[in-house]
Amino acid sequence: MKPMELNTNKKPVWCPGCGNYAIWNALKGAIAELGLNPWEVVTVSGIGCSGKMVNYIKCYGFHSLHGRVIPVATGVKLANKNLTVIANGGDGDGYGMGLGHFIHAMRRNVDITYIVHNNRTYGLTTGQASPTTLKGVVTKSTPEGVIDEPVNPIVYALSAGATFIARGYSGESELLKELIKEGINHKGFALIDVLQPCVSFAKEFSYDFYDNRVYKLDDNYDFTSKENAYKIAYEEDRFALGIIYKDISKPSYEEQHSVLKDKALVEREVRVRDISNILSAYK
Ligand SMILES: Cc1ncc(C[n+]2csc(CCOP(=O)(O)OP(=O)(O)O)c2C)c(N)n1
Ligand code: SF4
Repeated sequence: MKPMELNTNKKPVWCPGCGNYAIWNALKGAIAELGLNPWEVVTVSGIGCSGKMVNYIKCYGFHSLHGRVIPVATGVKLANKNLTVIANGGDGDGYGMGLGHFIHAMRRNVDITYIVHNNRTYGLTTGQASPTTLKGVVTKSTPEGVIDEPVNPIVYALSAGATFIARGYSGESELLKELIKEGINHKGFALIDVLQPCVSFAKEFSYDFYDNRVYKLDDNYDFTSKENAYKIAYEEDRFALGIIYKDISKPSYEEQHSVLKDKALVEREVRVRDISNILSAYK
């Protein structure tokens, strides 16, 4: 299958130059190169410009609620662990409203790939500050500049026990495709935080801003070391791209769960039980 065959009949309505196009291309490329069948892949999204992704990929898709990408993606995976589940969300969606879900998904290590379109703004609602907007930045919702400390997703992921953490960039689509492939192949929760310029409403975080600050982790980088990963996560004014941390020793949630480990839930026999006795007690 060629990546183009994963296009739907919907044309993306993202602004020209939006970093979401590169994520779209990288994701289609990853699915195609891994030889996955579209009917075995489910993309799940929340609300936001990032959320539109499910409409443009010809796989199963679920456009869920703002901040609720992970619970829905988890539900899909637990119902049918044979599916490849790819969640897409914005930084507002995942690191704001959905932050609790994000942390708990990493504790559990459910086998889903989570791509965060991190544009450091609320894109769809035209440029309010998000949890990753850096301090001091003037936005529509922070006319005097952001005074909150930004969320550091890599640090949060490390401390929550994530087993795969990568950072990609819309200006490096080939690398991003490889990271998505690695994330899908990882047996457990895979976070891919993507530096995604919003060219309309987050002009501070432009391609120029990132081009001057990103660098690729080299082949000698040891991503099994948490110490290395924390050092990278705390770097200021430069952003490492690549796999920052990976641990293949931990089993996934499904592998440990007594009901799920043998068979997918959808493959199990449905037992019909008469609960009229119980219900009658509440009459
Ligand atoms: C519960 C709820 N609160 C607020 C909104 C309004 N809303 C829709 S999109 C959005 C911002 C999305 O920002 P982000 O998740 O960063 O995604 P982006 O649009 O930047 O890709 C907001 C606040 C909503 N749809 N639902
Ligand atoms: S508003 Fe920003 S994130 Fe949304 S489509 Fe336009 S450039 Fe992309």
